[in-house]
Amino acid sequence: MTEELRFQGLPNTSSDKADVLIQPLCYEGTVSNRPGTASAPEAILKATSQLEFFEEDLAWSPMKYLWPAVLDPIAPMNEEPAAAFFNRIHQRVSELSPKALYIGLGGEHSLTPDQVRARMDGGTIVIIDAHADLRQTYQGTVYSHACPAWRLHQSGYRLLLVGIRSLFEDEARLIKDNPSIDIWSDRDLRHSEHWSRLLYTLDSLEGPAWLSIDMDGFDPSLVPGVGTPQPGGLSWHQGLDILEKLIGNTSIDLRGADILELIPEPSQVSQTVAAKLLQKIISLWAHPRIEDFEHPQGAQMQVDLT
Ligand SMILES: [Mn+2]
Repeated sequence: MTEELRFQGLPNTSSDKADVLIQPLCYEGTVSNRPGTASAPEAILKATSQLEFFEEDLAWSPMKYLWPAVLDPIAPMNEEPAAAFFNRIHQRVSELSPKALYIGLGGEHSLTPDQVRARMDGGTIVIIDAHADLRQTYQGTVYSHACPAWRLHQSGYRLLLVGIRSLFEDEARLIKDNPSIDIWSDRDLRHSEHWSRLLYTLDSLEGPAWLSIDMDGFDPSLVPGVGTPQPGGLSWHQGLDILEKLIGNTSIDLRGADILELIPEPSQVSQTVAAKLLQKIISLWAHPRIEDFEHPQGAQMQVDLT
């Protein structure tokens, strides 16, 4: 048994008492290029220990008020078929408190649909990604990292694909023919009118929503640690603007988020970007709820900061 994983080095509480549930998902079953994403959850959580508790944009320390629970990692068992493994994820995530903020740390992108289905029956999925991931099957399986958006589309969710810059011809056709798939290409987002329209769209969403971040949606000069890099991509500040508009939108009910497809690398820059995204998601989600917390009694209050 390896040592317990922690968020920002803070003590964990039990899953039924936690405000924030972090689920490590150590899976890279269908990697088609560079391996390593199964070790990302541990690397991202380790990188969180280098972050300040103070979140500079909203100017507060979320963990003074919140308790995290980093849940036991889920990994495939020996020779477990993909369908059985994904069913197990669905089952585990279904059992978690609907009130807490849920964030899955992958692992490859194929992990998204079963987490989503476990926490929302319908609604909008905002996916940051270089790729459309709308293949109906890839290398013989629908459980491929190239298929999650297709599986979500099939289950009736509305998709907002952001940062896309690599498409298969059939995917482009599918997007064109389906008004429930909304694409914001990386190139278009260079133009201010498209960018403003994306932010307006995120700000206008209502109802259940999920944020799925494939780390290759970002510029590979910011996040070199990905399996299938593509030139172009979102900047750090564009990423923050998207997070602020979506999670800051109090008309949505953020049912969960996931951060996927990271491959830890020696400079630690990639995992630090993912770690800070995790912190920003938590801060943005919790800040409007601060009135629910009468006193600062969170995990950070247990730590001697001197
Ligand atoms: Mn991708």
